Amino acid sequence: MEHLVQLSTDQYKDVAIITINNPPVNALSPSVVHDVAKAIEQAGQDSEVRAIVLIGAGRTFVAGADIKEFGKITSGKSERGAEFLPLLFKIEDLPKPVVVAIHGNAFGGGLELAMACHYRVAAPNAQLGQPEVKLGIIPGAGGTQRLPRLVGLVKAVEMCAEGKPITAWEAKQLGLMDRLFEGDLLSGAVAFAREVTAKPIVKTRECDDKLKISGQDAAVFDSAREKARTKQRGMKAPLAAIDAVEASTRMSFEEGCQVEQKLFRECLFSDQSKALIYAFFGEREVAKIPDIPKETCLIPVKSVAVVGAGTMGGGIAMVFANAGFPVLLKEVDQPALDHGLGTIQRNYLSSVKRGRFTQEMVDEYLSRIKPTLTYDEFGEVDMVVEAVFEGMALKKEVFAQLDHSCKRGAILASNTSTLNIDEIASATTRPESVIGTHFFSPANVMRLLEIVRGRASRKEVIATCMQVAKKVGKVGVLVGNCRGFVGNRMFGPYRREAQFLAEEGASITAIDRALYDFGMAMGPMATGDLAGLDVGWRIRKEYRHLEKPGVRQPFAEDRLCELGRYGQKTGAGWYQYDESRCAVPDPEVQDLVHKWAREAGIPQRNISSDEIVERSIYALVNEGARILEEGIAQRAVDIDIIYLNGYGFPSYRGGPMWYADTVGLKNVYERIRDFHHQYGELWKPAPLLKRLAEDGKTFAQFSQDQAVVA
Ligand code: T1G
Repeated sequence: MEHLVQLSTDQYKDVAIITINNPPVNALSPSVVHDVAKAIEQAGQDSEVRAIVLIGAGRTFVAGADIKEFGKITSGKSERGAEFLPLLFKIEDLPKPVVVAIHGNAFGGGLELAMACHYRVAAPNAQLGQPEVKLGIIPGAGGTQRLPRLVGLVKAVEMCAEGKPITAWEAKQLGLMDRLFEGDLLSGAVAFAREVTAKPIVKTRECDDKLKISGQDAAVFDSAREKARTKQRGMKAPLAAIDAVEASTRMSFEEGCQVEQKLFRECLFSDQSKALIYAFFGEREVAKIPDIPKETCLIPVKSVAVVGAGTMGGGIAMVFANAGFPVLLKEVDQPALDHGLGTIQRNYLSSVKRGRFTQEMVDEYLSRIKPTLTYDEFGEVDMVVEAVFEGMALKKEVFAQLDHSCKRGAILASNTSTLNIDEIASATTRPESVIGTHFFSPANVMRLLEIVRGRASRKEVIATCMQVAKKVGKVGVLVGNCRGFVGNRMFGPYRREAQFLAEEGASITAIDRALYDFGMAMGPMATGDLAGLDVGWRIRKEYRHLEKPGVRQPFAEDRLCELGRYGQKTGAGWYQYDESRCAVPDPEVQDLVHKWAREAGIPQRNISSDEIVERSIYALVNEGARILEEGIAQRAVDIDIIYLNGYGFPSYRGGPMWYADTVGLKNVYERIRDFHHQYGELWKPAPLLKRLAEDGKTFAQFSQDQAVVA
């Protein structure tokens, strides 16, 4: 095995080069830290060496501490990691200049390491950041104390509390970077190191002049806190990061580090950080599909076509165009095509206004979208995404046409959100090329892509879609074929329970408030209004014959639809909407629901917010358990990643299955059993949940056991 850290010298022997080599991202495991310390000591003692260059091998400098170590620390299996902070003091105290050379990322501990060095140089593509808050923690090795000394309080608070990286150019402007090298970074850094050997050493921790901004400190921190409370609602780490940076203005560097350390450990041991770290690895795990090897051949996808220029089709065309794909966009007639293109243009315009894209970028994206009314050019594209109205007959008609027009080997994907992908595939002579790609609305914004595996979908087709998802900036999650797949199948019981609660006497605003306070991006009633209540109404009408007699069904939403209240699009649903689509509680709806409930003989009572949350979230969990047992989701983490990226589930709770694991499956099961006794058939506990609860296990353990069996 290669050494994790290599020490060498340049050709004149006066500059030592320390190379960190811990692929793939040079994470600072305890062994790396230990070896860097050893190399620093050796280079420090070498009388020929006048300066030191610290650099990373491979694709990046250092992506931070090794995140895998955190679980070992919190479970008491390891106390390592304590060597990092002293190493930074050691580097800073060295009488020879240490120049860090950054390419790729200097994140977290990587940036902290860089800030302890005396000089920083970088390749222009480098990015620097303290992204710890995204893992529910804060910088833990002096980052909150050194960063404000280099970039000032305002920027330091922003970087530590929001976790967004900055470019090397921005770093240069802020004073965090000394020089940028367009050419070979190492030779540039060595030459630079030689240049600075005669200069006096400056220690970052002793630079205090940027720490004071004449009596305005409080305002900086207050407004950062306010922003964190709204933009990172419910998360503790951003507030802790702000407290830690604030400490830098009140005390010595060493005392500041102690405050940071205390806050860091509080965050590290919190449930929030465990959930966010789980989500970090989960997002990478979902890309791994047990029966599809990494080496699976990919189908080259250079161009795509989208059928249907409605809300979804237009959004999907934008997703591909933004990622550099030429897109053929097909509609049935000119007015529909013009309408679709008009919406796309308006969406781009608003992105320019909000500063997300420049006009030049938008012009380029638009030029990639080629409108058409025929299938004539479909023979040339590598992948088609069908996004026509959600009806089986129409979808089959489109797929028969695609079968006729597209070349063999092209991927034929359907953006269906509920329909049977095998039945759609049966309209073609090549079901092996057919797959579901379920985008979420608005498609150009939401990160989730459910990739639906049909009975015949080829492995190459699946692997290619997973890769295409990554290319267009989506998190692709592979799911099995069933009504609603994973996300919508679980969302059904969740929203049904919200209606039951309303019919039993909970106010509409109380239901939404309870789930919003739990951390959901929106309450279930407001979500229904946004998506359109008529969608579910139509589906329920179509499937009414499948409902078991005697099983309670909600009715309030159907009655609202009968009154023409479809949600935001008609200006009224559970709420009323003004011009700006702002939800206003509607007492009339509240009265109607009470009246209907009384007529149906449903006793009215006060319902606590705890009950609202339990009944809604456990409805997700119970259905999730069924999905897991049926193999519709590959692992519990796949369900969680779907809920975090497509349904506004709070990231700091890790997703519904992780959340249930943290509550304890025994507790969840007992509550669901109570609900079953109280509310009947629909609450029948999922057999898997019962089994795991009785065995004292978690969903995560179940998924691990399954992986071992496979
Ligand atoms: N530790 C361990 N593994 C890591 C890692 C890390 N810091 N970063 C990435 N990996 C793994 C990842 O799981 C994947 O593994 C592989 O590397 C490639 O990653 C003391 C407290 C750097 C922008 O939060 O943001 O420092 O799936 O697929 O798209 O104060 O990884 O291949 O087995 O994401 O090119 C702070 C987290 C840590 C940075 C690269 N640092 N990483 O993106 O590849 S806390 C972070 C990233 C800390 C100090 C503290 C990204 C990336 P596998 P990838 P990528």
